[in-house]
Amino acid sequence: MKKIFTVLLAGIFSAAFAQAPPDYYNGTAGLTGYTLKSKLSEIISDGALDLGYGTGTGGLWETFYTSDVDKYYENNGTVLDMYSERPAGPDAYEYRLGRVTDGGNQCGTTNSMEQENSCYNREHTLPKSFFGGINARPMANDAHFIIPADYYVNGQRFNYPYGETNDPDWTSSNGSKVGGCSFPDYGGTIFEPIDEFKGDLARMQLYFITRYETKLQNFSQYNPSMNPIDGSRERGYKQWYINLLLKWALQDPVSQKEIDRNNAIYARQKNRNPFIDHPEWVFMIWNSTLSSSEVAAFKTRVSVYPNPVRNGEIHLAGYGLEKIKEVRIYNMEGRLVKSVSQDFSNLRTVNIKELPKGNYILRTEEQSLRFIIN
Ligand SMILES: [Ca+2]
Ligand SMILES: [Ca+2]
Repeated sequence: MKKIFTVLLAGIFSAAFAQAPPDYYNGTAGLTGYTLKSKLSEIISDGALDLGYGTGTGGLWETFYTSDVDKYYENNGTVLDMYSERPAGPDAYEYRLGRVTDGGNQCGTTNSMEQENSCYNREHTLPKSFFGGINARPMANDAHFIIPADYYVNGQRFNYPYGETNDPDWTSSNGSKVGGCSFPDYGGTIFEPIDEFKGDLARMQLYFITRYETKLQNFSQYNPSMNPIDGSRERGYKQWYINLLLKWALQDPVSQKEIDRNNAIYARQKNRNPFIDHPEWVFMIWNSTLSSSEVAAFKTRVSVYPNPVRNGEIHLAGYGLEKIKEVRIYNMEGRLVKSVSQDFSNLRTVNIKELPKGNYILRTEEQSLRFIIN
């Protein structure tokens, strides 16, 4: 009996460490717009630790062991590198965590820049040249917007802002692109990640201008031709970049991967990305660019991943999961092949191992989503 109690207690404590305490966002009720943003800035800055950049071990290198592991696609414990991960699989290459001397593929002091698949390094998703470089702390060490990424793709990304391009000059093994921007109101060169990760990266960018809102005026002096930071404390980025990030946050809702990443970083760094916990806040703060119907759609929008399906399971992600009572899966002849009723806000996985290869439609009360088993 005592043993069972101890195990239960340990479970409760580990859950408490991993997730937001219930009072974490105290004081935000009723706030909207930039007032909400400033309150969030206070909350996520209070008690946030600077764990350092890491020199071979420690810092970000250590954080990646829990924050960026592939438990979703290959599901094999390798590095989840958003610049090389292929959601439909298989990846062109994979990295093991850790230093070469520990059997891993972490970049060291001498690295080849010739091609992909040499090593993974630390990618500031908002380039560090936009906020003063590697010595600008704690920004340069903040895991909420720094990810493990292939060294060569990271080099191709250079200091370009994110964007969209119709005419890529270069494409990585997973389809990430560098090219002239085709998104409205910016004419420079941009880096476009794959669709699967656009929301993830958008929420990281929005975290940055919330966490560091009191410093933004200073940051806008750096690399001004490419820098999307506009120097305002409130909006944070130039309007075209806000428009892009809101579009991406809408089209790629929060996934389990992002929730797990937020919890893993919180366990070490002691602060959270509020836009993963409360994706609706993105639109309550920067609401100027979406129509009311887009905002309404956003509040109930879910997606399924991975697609094509891997390992006989499909996962639901996104907003309004608590409203879904049942999902029904139809084959392309329109025949119902499976229906599942469960609490989708807690249990987001549907086992479909028995279904043959083919195209399917998953229906919720509000949406129809197409997926493939191959
Ligand atoms: Ca992978
Ligand atoms: Ca995503």
